[in-house]
Amino acid sequence: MSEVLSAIANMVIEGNFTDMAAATNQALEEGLGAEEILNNGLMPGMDHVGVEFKAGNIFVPEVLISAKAMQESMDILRPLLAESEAETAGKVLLGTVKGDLHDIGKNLVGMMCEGAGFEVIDLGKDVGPEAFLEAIKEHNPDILGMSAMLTTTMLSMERVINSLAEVGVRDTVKIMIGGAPVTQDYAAQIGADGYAADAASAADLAKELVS
Ligand code: B1M
Repeated sequence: MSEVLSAIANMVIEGNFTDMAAATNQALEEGLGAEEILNNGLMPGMDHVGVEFKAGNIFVPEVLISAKAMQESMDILRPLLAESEAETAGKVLLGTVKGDLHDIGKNLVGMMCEGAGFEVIDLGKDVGPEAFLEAIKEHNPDILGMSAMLTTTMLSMERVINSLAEVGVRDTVKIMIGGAPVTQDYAAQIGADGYAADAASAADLAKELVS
């Protein structure tokens, strides 16, 4: 790996967001492509963060800072990746369900999926079935990811799945769900394709679902 790519990977791991834009620009000036910087700098860095997070060696604040470092670089790379139509691991459509304003966990899931090479379309929070449906029709994602943090709002996940089935698009997309009150049993009960307990597992699950 080139020196600047390992520096970028380490900046993600260390959460060094202040030097990230300069390192990214340096990599581009050295002739590295945006896709190469993503695949061989940011992704190995985020991969490491995911492993450490799952192992309980680092916690949410560290992951958030790593995600911020990655975002500094992605802000520069995103338009270049779009221009070059670089191949992504797939497209993830993400949102916190209707009535629910908790978005910190959902944002982390988005960052980890982006770090794993997915294009992430984030619909934000308080997203109703109609908005999910519209976005599926517009973006044709590989995966729909729904997050809920309240025992009351998690019920809305089933409503979304039913409304996708009603209009015949349920089988066009894999569905993964998560959030503190959500469980594997609940995912099975409502017909989701998978459940992940944390953001790093969500990125792993997303890879599994598209493979
Ligand atoms: Co709220 N809140 N909150 N809150 N809040 C909880 C969730 C609660 C457990 C607190 C408590 O009572 N102990 C409780 C829910 C009880 C329940 O239903 N069982 C609660 C409540 C009751 C409420 C209000 C109703 C309070 C009130 O107004 N009376 C209200 C509801 C508002 C609404 O949504 N309509 C409310 C409001 C808020 C704030 C707005 C103040 C704020 C949210 C700010 C924001 O998100 N922008 C807030 C917060 C911060 C919390 C706590 C303290 C922290 C949540 C969080 O961000 N955790 C929370 C208590 C707690 O968890 N200790 C609490 C950190 C985050 C990284 O973890 O979201 O679990 P988490 O995400 C994880 C995993 O769950 C998973 O990966 C993430 C990263 O590892 N994951 C997925 C999440 N989504 C996933 C999707 C996937 C896969 C994995 O696939 C797609």
